[in-house]
Amino acid sequence: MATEQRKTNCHFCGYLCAFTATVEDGRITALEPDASRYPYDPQVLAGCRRWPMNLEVLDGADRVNRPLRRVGERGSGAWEEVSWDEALDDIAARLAALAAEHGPGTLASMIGGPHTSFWPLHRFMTLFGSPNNMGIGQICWNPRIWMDVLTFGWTVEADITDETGCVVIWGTNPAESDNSLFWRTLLKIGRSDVPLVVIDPRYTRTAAAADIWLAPVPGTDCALALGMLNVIIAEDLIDRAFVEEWCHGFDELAAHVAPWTPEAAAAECGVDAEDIRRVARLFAGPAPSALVSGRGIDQVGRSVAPTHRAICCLRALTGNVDRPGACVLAEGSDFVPEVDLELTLEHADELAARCLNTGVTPLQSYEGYARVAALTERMGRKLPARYLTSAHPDLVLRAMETGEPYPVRALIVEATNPLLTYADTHRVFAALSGLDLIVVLDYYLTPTASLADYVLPAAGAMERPTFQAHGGVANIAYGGPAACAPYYERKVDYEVFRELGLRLGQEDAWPEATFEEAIAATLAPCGMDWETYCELGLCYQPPAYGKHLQPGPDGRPQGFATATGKIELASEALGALGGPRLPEPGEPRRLCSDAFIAEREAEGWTHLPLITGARKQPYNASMYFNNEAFRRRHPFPVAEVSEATAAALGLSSGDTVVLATDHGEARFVLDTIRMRDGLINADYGWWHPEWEAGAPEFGGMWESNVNCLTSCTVDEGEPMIGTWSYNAIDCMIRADDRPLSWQPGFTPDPAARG
Ligand SMILES: Nc1nc2c(c(=O)[nH]1)N[C@H]1C(S)=C(S)[C@@H](COP(=O)(O)OP(=O)(O)OC[C@H]3O[C@@H](n4cnc5c(=O)[nH]c(N)nc54)[C@H](O)[C@@H]3O)O[C@H]1N2
Ligand SMILES: Nc1nc2c(c(=O)[nH]1)N[C@H]1C(S)=C(S)[C@@H](COP(=O)(O)OP(=O)(O)OC[C@H]3O[C@@H](n4cnc5c(=O)[nH]c(N)nc54)[C@H](O)[C@@H]3O)O[C@H]1N2
Ligand code: SF4
Ligand SMILES: [Mo]
Repeated sequence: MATEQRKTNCHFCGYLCAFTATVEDGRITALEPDASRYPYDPQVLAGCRRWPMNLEVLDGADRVNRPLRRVGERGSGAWEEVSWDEALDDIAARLAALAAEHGPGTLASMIGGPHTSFWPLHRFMTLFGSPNNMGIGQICWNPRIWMDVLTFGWTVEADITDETGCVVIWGTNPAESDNSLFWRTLLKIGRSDVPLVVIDPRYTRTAAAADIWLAPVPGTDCALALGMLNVIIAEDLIDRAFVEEWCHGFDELAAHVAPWTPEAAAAECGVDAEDIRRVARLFAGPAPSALVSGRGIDQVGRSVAPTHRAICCLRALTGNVDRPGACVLAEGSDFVPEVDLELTLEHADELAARCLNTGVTPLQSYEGYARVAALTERMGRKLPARYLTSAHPDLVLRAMETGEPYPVRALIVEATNPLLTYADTHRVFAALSGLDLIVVLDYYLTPTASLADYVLPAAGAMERPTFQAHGGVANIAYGGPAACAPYYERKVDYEVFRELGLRLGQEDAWPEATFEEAIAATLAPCGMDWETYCELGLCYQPPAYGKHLQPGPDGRPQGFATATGKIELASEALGALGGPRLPEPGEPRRLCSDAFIAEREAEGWTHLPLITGARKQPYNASMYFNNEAFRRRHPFPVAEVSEATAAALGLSSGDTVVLATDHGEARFVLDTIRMRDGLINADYGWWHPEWEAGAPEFGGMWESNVNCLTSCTVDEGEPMIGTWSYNAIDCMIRADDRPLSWQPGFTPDPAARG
């Protein structure tokens, strides 16, 4: 028996911790944390409940191991195993036929969180000629990227160091979502003299570590930020020298925020005016202040762009830009940036002509990308393109539903479970059910995979090399080699798209036969070879501070990569695209119509604001519900309210409740926690992997799936990007006496369920 020690990485979250695998005859038999490689931290590993799952997941009985072809009706759960050649030949032939009939835009794709490298799919889409890649572009991370780039000319990262004098954590809960190095840093800050401020309607574990907890009404963070700006200007707490030299539009901004007194802001956001003053003064204090924001303010529809813009202005007015202890502007990558791997720009005109976003979401479009990228490229930095131009799901779903402006008839789904994680499950289900061809690349037969024509078995981390590069907006990449070849007939995603591409005339575009070779080629410009990457697990250059002061080509300070060369408090680029130059909060998204509210109130329901999907360990979106130990300890999907809200509803912790909007219903177990009154937070992602993924149960996903309540309609989204709302929405709630399937001993009775 051949036994080897191989370097590899866990990919159950974005950290990609390094491990040494014992491999016997091609099978991993043991894993040891690898202290020699980035980002090793013994405490993180000791606290992580996921990594021990790796062996179980590698050979789990529920994994898809060979390509499956649908033999029965769509969703019926009847499959036959086929060879890769049979599957890819047929998929390629059908894609070619559909493109010949409807044009290449007829193929759409869906991705999810950063579970794998998505650029191979995007390269395939580019060469196929389709701009219709959907994913997290409008709702996760990208709104912040857009607004940072518009304001500062590139993205910023918080820089928490010994010099930091104040830390603000805004709409993010790293205690559950990160649970790693960053969370440990915050715990240290919480124990130190440095004030830690947490802005979150829920009293999270992060809030518990803080000195000050502000609990705004969901979706009103822009008003809160404008109130802080008002205080900073009114009390002359600005960094005057920095603002005069490096900021554009100060007078305009000052006039704009003048009406936003702390009292006026307090009336909107429900935070005490005195607290707004206190936090503004802390943030504007003499020492550097760091600020980290997250999903809580990314997924608030119309207010998303102005909230981020107002936060950018807070950083700028207080001089907390590209300064140690505050934040640092990232550098472009020395390795090949994602946009070049995708080949998007080479085909931008053709893609733009078919892009459904054109004229609808001016920033999140090829036109918006071109305008902003022209500014950043002057400083040699290339923005990722596919995320920042990703097609709006509402528009693609409409093209599936109506054939307008052209029919979208085929879909590739990679590393996402959209029936649980995209907005409006009923709509997604109906739209997918009517397609001609669905190809799903996943580890498991998920509810989404159950609708496919082909389910293709993806190789997971440890069976494939990993390369995490944050879309190339920073000069960091990390990961490592596969420990073993893929088990059974699983394939590395890269190879799937390459082989499909080769069948469709893309020979010239896929010179590297394996993902390993492709990563080596990506790293080549840094002078790092594959062996060194595997050895170190990291390719990184720390960014310099104060880069605006570095000399440009004319010897003068190069400034910022914006139209004015300064930090744009008033955004010229947004203005040029027809957007607001200054941050102005938008109305929250209403998911319950007046008629619906009236009808349900008459039946004893109550109308309340809703937020969804707050992260909780050990699950991740719709993943890890197949882990029995996790399920025993965390058996119920939960809807949280404060004690006072529960009392007002006449409910108690442990009661079953049903939530409803115009779009559908979902049922949860009520839990009372410390949080803002008059508000519900509901879990997301819940389904039963142990049930049939297909008809009639669809893994039980109709029962407690919060996305049965949500909607992504573009008209009600943020007008420049198209961001829809998972937070700052509304629903009807009441007690429910039907048994929940999450109770032990429950057996599904299809007849009794809808
Ligand atoms: N209501 C509501 N909806 C939300 C959110 C919310 O907060 N509230 N959050 C949104 C956000 S921020 C995000 S990022 C999305 C996340 O949405 P998704 O990414 O769709 O969520 P996951 O459940 O993590 O889906 C991952 C799927 O990919 C598969 N997978 C994992 N690794 C790999 C791999 O390496 N290769 C392949 N081919 N498959 C793999 C898993 O088996 C699983 O089926 O959800 C969004 N939706
Ligand atoms: N365990 C686990 N970890 C994950 C994931 C997972 O599914 N599970 N998903 C990963 C992904 S895809 C992402 S994008 C990240 C997200 O990571 P985070 O950005 O940290 O997201 P959450 O943990 O949901 O924290 C968001 C917080 O915002 C609050 N919030 C909601 N609405 C508002 C609002 O209007 N204003 C303010 N100020 N706060 C609000 C919520 O109460 C919640 O505590 O997590 C990643 N990590
Ligand atoms: S789940 Fe994340 S933190 Fe845990 S070992 Fe894997 S990569 Fe590291
Ligand atoms: Mo996300």
